Amino acid sequence: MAIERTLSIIKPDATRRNLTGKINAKFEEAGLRIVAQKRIQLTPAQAGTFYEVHKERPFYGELCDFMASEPVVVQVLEGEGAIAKNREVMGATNPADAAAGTIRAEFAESVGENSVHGSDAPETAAQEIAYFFSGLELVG
Ligand code: YYY
Ligand code: MG
Repeated sequence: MAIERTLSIIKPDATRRNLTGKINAKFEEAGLRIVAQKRIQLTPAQAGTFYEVHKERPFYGELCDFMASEPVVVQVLEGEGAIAKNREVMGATNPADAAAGTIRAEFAESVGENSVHGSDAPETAAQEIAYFFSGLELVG
């Protein structure tokens, strides 16, 4: 398994509850390195572009409003098989289905407010990293 990079977002429900450090500890304990990180406030339009793949889904409007409701922490995680490893540490989309010990099992409030985003494949990881970070900001 190669060294990969993936895009992670700590979502507004988690930043609001001051959980950034606890979530970062989960990534680091799993061997993922945080090679870039910044706290930003998205506009609904910026959230909409990021989640464009879901634009026909019934939850799209609510998702965009939620992502723009308070600051988020966007970050790039690096490590062996980082894309799949991050998805494992995150747990299932619906926290009710998330395995014990995962971020969503421990911290997520609902399927909509589920604390973290993680890229799902190499192509989306590359696109999503480029959406938020320039090459100069990635310090491996
Ligand atoms: O990649 P992941 O975040 O686990 O789930 P996606 O299926 O890509 O959905 C993106 C995002 O949309 C999810 O994290 C919450 C929201 N969402 C929702 O509000 N209701 C659903 N039934 C499915 C997803
Ligand atoms: Mg997804």
